[in-house]
Amino acid sequence: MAGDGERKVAFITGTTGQDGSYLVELLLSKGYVVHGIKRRSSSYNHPRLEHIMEEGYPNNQNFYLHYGDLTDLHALVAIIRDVRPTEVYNLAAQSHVQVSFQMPMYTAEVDGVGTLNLLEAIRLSGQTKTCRFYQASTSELYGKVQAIPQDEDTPFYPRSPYAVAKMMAYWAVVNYRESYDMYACNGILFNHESPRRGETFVTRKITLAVANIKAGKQECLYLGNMDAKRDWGHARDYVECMWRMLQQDKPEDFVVATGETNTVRHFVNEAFKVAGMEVRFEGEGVNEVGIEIATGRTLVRVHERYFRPAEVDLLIGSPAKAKTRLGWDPRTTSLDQLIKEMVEADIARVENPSLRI
Ligand code: NDP
Ligand code: GDR
Repeated sequence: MAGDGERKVAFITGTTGQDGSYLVELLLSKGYVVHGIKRRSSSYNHPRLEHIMEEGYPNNQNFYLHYGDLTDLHALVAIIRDVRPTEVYNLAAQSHVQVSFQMPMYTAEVDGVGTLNLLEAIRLSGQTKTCRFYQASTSELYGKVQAIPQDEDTPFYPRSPYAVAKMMAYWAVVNYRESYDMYACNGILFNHESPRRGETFVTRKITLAVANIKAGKQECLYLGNMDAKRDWGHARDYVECMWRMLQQDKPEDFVVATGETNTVRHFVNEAFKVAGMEVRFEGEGVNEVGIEIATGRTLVRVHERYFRPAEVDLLIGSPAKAKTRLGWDPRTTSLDQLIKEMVEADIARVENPSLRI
């Protein structure tokens, strides 16, 4: 481990998720000792970290995985006391908005109270002055949007149990900053995607379906609201911004977005194009279908199962503050490049299921 004078020790929750895996890569490359948590599971649950743990991955002797859970305060206290992190990144969450309508209590327990557990673990172990804290806040806080584009001053209007729980976490972070003079920041992140995105989020669901349809392993892609508009960036760019937020003189909250918005339908269209298939859309609402122009096959259908009780129709963030204050570039990867990268990765995985990406 690094010596006490120049200690750069990070503790990441949500290590096994999309962002966790990119952040571990970034921090190891910057010379950090990195501690993460994984949850106990009856089956193998950290495929996104496997390449990092392989022999020969640069600096992976500085990477440690502990068992832990945001709902287990005692385990968090034990890890924080032992590890004495200089930076904590709270990425763990029940992160699926639609699932949160079916599991509101659990979502509140993990995403709301769980964040408080982690802040308390830092406080109870006497580390509020030595440890910087990053919270994975979300554009879902804007919900029924009150301004376009959304920035750090736009009022919140959460529209799901997920967003309500994340709202608690957001204010807990502000409260610990103000009450204990702690260096604690909210990154209000808009949607960010990658080939490591979970398969039930809309972008990855689309790119995986495109790859399966191309390989003849799936006939049709079923979706919900294709009119929803999202501001999609690349996860690799977004973890860079998380790190930058913790390197400032003063803790502040930042919107992390690209400033562009597109419909789900646009994403579908572009993803099929990458795989050499052109689709045209016909009909409206649950009767809308996407038809392959060359063959007349129906490749996309709408199913009410994928609609939410309350929807966030439009998100577009202003990255102005993050650009000027953090010198951050939201678009090292364009949306077209992101879609291409995701579709190509899924085509490769469909051909070779043991491939690690
Ligand atoms: P993922 O769903 O890919 O990863 C979530 C992580 O949280 C996984 O490692 C998961 O573990 C872990 N986790 C879930 N429940 C618990 C728990 N009770 N205790 C400990 N760990 C738990 O999310 P992303 O990487 O996409 O997102 C990271 C964070 O950023 C999340 O908090 C999300 O809400 C937030 N966010 C994400 C955005 C995005 O577009 N990706 C945008 C804005 C905010 P396991 O692998 O065991 O399930
Ligand atoms: P979101 O992401 O809810 O924005 O939350 P998701 O990809 O799930 O949905 C985006 C939009 O697509 C519409 N949609 C569908 N969504 C899914 N999952 N499946 C479908 O079949 C489908 N059809 C249409 C949705 O209605 C929605 O409007 C993500 C998560 O990463 C959160 O953790 C994070 O906080 C926010 O982004 C910012």
